[in-house]
Amino acid sequence: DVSLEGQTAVITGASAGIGEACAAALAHEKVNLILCARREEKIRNLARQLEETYGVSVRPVVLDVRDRKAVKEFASQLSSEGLGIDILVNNAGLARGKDPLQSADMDDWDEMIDTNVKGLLYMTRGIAPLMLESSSAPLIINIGSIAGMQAYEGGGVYCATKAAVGMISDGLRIDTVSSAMRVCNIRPGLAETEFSLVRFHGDNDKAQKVYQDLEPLYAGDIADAVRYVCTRPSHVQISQLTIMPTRQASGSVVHRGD
Ligand code: NDP
Ligand code: 8X3
Repeated sequence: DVSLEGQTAVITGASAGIGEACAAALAHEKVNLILCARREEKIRNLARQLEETYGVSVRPVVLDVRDRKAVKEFASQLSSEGLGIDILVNNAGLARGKDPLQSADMDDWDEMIDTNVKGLLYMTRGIAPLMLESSSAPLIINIGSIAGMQAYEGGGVYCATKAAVGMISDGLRIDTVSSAMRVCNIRPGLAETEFSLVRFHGDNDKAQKVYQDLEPLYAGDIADAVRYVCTRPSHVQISQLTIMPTRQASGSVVHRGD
């Protein structure tokens, strides 16, 4: 593994699930962190805890990635501080609803597209130039999904946003090929986080059923992959990584029970 000590990473959606686990995994590697999310208390507490445990510097930043102006100001602020950024983990994202396309709530669509696609683009457009300027081994990790490879029932729009994450990752890799930038699209399968609780608007019974009778992935499993991608030497670019629970074979084929 290459040492990441002294590098700086920006992680979006660091207040829960995969983003929170990535923060802990990178702090363990002595990476200084800038943690973004909307829930201030969660990222403040996490920042304090990681600073105490790992002795790295962790800055919590309240940021809604859908807010184009706020993302631009955030990037300008980092730039004016002369802070170097080595790693960006575009993790903030969500699914809303699982109704058939012909009857789904259009507000749910807007939220998914605004967060998973436009928010990821705003962050990338804001931070990538700073990374190219300041880092000798810049790396952008986009958290896509197995859902971006194949549509499933009631998932059309969520799947489309994650397919977009794949294409945006490919496009960025092409556009930065003459630089040191590396771009990776990590595509997790079923991972037990707050994801389904958010998808079903707080309905805990529905959320739990998603992970029933099979052992899902945990946030730490994805953070482990993020750590792996980050610790490769600078000439190695992991472009895509698909990770599923053992009892999942594709976006829609899952074995439950023994
Ligand atoms: P969680 O719901 O546990 O975490 C989502 C995180 O995203 C939270 O920290 C939330 O923070 C943040 N977030 C949501 N909207 C915004 C926003 N507008 N601005 C800033 N932050 C935001 O879910 P996961 O950890 O599972 O999800 C992380 C990523 O992984 C998502 O992109 C998801 O699509 C993807 N994924 C998840 C899988 C799973 O099965 N769990 C599988 C494949 C991919 P806050 O609410 O505080 O803003
Ligand atoms: C999340 C995985 O299968 O619930 O991207 O859509 S799934």
